[in-house]
Parts: sequence; C-alpha cells; structure tokens
Amino acid sequence: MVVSLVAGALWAMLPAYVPNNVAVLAGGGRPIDGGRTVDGRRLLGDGKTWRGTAAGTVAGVALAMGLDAVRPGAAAALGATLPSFPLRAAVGLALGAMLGDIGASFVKRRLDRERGAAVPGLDQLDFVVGALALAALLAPSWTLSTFSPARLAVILVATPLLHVTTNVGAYLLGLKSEPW
Ligand code: CTP
Ligand code: MG
Ligand code: K
Repeated sequence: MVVSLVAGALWAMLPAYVPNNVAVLAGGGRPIDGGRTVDGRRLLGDGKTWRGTAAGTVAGVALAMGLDAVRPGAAAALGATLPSFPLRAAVGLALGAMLGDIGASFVKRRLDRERGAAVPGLDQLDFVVGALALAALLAPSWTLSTFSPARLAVILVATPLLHVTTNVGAYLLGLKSEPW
C-alpha cells in the first residue's frame, strides 16, 4: 500500500526529475537570454542555456519511454501500480520541468539574486510546478488521473529531499559549483 503509493508517485515524476540533472551535465554554450538585461539585471542569466534545456528535455522524454518499456516488470517486482507515459505527458513533464526552472531564474534575477544564488523553496519546487502545469496543459486527463491527492502529497514531501540530496551529491562530485 505505502510502497505502491510512494513508488507510483516517484515513478510518475521521474521524467521531471532527470532533466535538471542532465542540464547540469550538458549545460554550456549560448544562454537562452543571449545576454540581454532588463534594468541592469540579466533576463535569465548564464545558467540557462539552449544546450542544457534541449538535452534535459530529450533525456526526460527518453527516460519516460524507457520507463514504459520496463513498467510491467517493475510493477510486478514492487507489487505497485505504476503509471505509463503517453508522449504528450512525457513532453509535458520534461519540458515543463525545464520551463519551471527557467521561470525561477527569471524571478531570481528580478529579486537581484545572482546566478547560482540559493532561494530555498523556489529551487526545490520550481520544476515540480512547471512539470505539473505543462503536463496538465498537454495531457489533462492523464495528469488528473495520474496525480492523485495522495501521490501529490508524497511528491511535495519527497521532491525537496531528493533535490537537496542529488545537488549535494553533484557538488561533492565536482559536477555543480554550488550544493543547491
Ligand atoms: N543548466 C543549463 N540550462 C538549463 C538549466 C541548467 O545549461 N536550462 C546548467 C547550467 O550550466 C547551470 C547548471 O546547469 O549553471 C546548474 O543549474 P541551476 O542550478 O538551475 O542554474 P544556476 O547556475 O544555479 O543559475 P540560476 O541562479 O539561474 O538558477
Ligand atoms: Mg543553482
Ligand atoms: K534551479
């Protein structure tokens, strides 16, 4: 029961968790804002690049397809009900996660926070909001039936913990310049 709930919730969000981490590995090159500033502050900053965004999105969608392929076996092994990912849902989760993170950078620059500055709360949940919003837009009925209130509750608690853990790990491995 609990295993099924937690496994189903995390499985549903995996295509949204992976894009940010892949962007860290693949990032670099031309920033999305092309260096543009508004009132002396960068629109998004050098931390949001075309390459990172594209790689993260593609990785999230590819992961969703991989999860679909192994779902029957994983569901049986875990004794859990696991969601499958129609393409629209996969794109919504992966691209939405990237857009949520980009939106947060826009907000951070308006608040005068430099690239890399930590904004607790926003940093851990920006991509969750983006992923759920774009999934709801592209695959409304899938999103409604997949993200039950119980799964959403698990996601809201588990995501910040996972986010903090992976970022500290990436920092310790030298992959990221700040531990958040
Ligand atoms: N990254 C990227 N493109 C994105 C998101 C991330 O290239 N759309 C890469 C960048 O190299 C970035 C790193 O991943 O520096 C870490 O991502 P993140 O912590 O989101 O960016 P920050 O550099 O901290 O910038 P910001 O303050 O704007 O969040
Ligand atoms: Mg950061
Ligand atoms: K971020």
